Amino acid sequence: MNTHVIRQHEPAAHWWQALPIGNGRLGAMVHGGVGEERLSLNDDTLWSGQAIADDGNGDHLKALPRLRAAIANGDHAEADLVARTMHGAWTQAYLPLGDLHLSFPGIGQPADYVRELDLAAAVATTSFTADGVRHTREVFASHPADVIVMRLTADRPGRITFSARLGSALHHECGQATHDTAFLVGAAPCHVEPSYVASDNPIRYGSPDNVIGFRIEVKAVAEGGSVRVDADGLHVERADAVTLILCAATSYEGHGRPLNASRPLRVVASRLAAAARAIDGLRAAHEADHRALYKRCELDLGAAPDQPTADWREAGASPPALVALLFHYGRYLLIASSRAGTQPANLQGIWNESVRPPWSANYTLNINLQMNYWPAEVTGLSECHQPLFDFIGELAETGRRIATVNYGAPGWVAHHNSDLWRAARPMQGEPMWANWYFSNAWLCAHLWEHYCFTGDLGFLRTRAWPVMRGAAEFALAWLVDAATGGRVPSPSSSPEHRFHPPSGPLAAVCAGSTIDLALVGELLTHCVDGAGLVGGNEDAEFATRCREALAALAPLPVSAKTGALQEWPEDWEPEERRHRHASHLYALYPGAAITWKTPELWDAARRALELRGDGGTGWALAWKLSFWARLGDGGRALTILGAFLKPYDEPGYTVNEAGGLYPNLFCAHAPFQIDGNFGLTAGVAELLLQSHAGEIHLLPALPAAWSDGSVRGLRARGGLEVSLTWCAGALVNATLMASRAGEFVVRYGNRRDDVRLSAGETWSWPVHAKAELLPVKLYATRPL
Ligand code: FUC
Repeated sequence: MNTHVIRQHEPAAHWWQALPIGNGRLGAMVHGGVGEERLSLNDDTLWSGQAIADDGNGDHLKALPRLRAAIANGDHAEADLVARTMHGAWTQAYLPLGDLHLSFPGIGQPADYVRELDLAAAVATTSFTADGVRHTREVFASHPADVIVMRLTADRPGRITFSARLGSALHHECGQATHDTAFLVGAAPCHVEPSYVASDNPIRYGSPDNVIGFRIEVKAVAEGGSVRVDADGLHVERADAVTLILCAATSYEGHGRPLNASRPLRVVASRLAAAARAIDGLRAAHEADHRALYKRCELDLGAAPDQPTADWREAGASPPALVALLFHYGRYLLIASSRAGTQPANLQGIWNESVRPPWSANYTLNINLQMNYWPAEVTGLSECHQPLFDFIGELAETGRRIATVNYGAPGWVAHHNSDLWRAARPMQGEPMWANWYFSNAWLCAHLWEHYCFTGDLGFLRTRAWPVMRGAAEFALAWLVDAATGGRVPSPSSSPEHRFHPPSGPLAAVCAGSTIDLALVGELLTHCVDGAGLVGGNEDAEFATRCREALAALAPLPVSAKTGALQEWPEDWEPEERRHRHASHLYALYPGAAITWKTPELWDAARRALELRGDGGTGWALAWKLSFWARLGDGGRALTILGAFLKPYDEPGYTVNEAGGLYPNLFCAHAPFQIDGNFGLTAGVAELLLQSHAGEIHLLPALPAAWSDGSVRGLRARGGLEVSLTWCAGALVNATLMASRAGEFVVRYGNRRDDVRLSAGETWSWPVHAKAELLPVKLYATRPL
């Protein structure tokens, strides 16, 4: 099995069988049809709704003292009632752009059909033989040219005849742009209700002036034969080969800027013209651009020899090969859905065919958006992390207004959902998801991690620090004295989960949920460290405030009854013991406050994870994979992986507990949610390399079943590039290359090596092994 190729032997009958391509902004799902081909198209800026400033809601400020008082009095029923009065409008939805339909009249029955996605080249290819002619159709989404290209060839001249038509599920019109180019223009709805809200009128259109407009153009460049355009689209007859170039754009120009109705035509026309001029070099430029990122990291788990006819379902006998394929796929998907200057990857990356997608395909901030970026730094895709940083900076702007108006608090706040418009308000619905106030802290961890991996002080000073400080100012203002001792954030909740209070109904809102304590503690710690790096007297004073608050913070609570880390400050019975969110384990992963250096919490975290069980789907499983990796238990991680890898055989757009993988290897939550794909890549990396506890830990949780293998190009905090080879479960070679100077403690098993490297220097084990036991040092977070 080739672990860089997804291969199928029949066309996609459904969207979730099609193969995804993307350039960060434009995406397509390639169905691989023979007589009828379909490319489902997306543009990452096409959302419902309007760019109306969210001025916040002053009534929430009036309710806040009542909410805090109810919590302090232990009146959870009252607290939830008050919390329900502190909600705002839903987020808007990420929308499908349209479809490119190709019809090949009279084409015969195909033989030797194969369609595949080459992850290394980022090209989807369909090929088959019909009427004695071998047809090949290659599709790619070029980042440098910002277009989607389809190249149709045949092994006999004059045998390519088809019509191409654009369509869209949104309001639209089609027409002829030039002698060889067709267009479609459309407008987004002004409002789309979330899929889980019952509504007679869920998709609403308004004045086209206030909503996002879009344009798609497709141009045919034929070699031999003829091309004409009419109201039905493009018509190509008897060509030897054809290149279709497709571009799309919307009127969205960026956060806080007015929509620009003239933008789609201008952008599309200029990019199509430029691509047509460079037509011969499009493929090479695309591949070079993609490979520069993709080739940085590669995993080999001792896969079976290449079997060109096998698709991934036949990999049952060789799960390690499937794990390697999925590891590579997660990296591929991040490159395809998140490039500098684009929107961050949403719940479906950039791929969505539904006008009312599950959970609005929005940015869900209580695990999902963050998980999308877990593989970014550790697998060498730091640049692909950039859209998240832009998003956080913009969210902090809207969030500052909400903090001031809704809560009278300094800094900025965000809740559990957001969208293109950077909504920071609490949504409608249940307090268990809406009344959660610390996505700001979780998002800020990504800024700090980027600094730890890259050592980019300029980034820390100018982009990260103001946003981190704003989130910390909000956190400091949110702390109250807890009944159980110490200072805790209030109001607080544990995302999407409720508890049984000693009396009364199930409740969600409390003071000092464990995740909030962990997030606030982590953010304040990073601010103390960050202030020392960015300098400034005022920052030093702020760091003192953070330090004092940290010293007063309540400890993470451990149950006297079970020995497990509690989810809430008191040992309340959870609503669901096996709930999919394991938020109370944040400090184990992606946080790092719980490690083997904190043995009591370490044991308590393990106990809590045992109580949660090994079940779940999609992102919940991927999270458990990383938890077990952090606990050093590769065997348990493999059990989790087993559940993740099963085919999802009864796909449908309903939530169930089936989980698994769609035929195109998209992760089934279900339905499709891309976070699981990204979380898997991150979790596999975490089994092989960890760098969070002041050490570079090689093979910290290698599953016994992966006895032989190698990984090249993982990244560690402190700026190391790490490659490892192991045989019979034991490390045989490690190479660490320093991108910047630093002192490192390298650990493998129970041996440690103290390593001092200058920028660009490489250290190899066992060649330079010094079998000494040395005290633990911090990884280098600043240049020597
Ligand atoms: C949270 C999760 C759901 C789903 C949704 C997008 O609400 O609890 O399982 O992932 O986000």
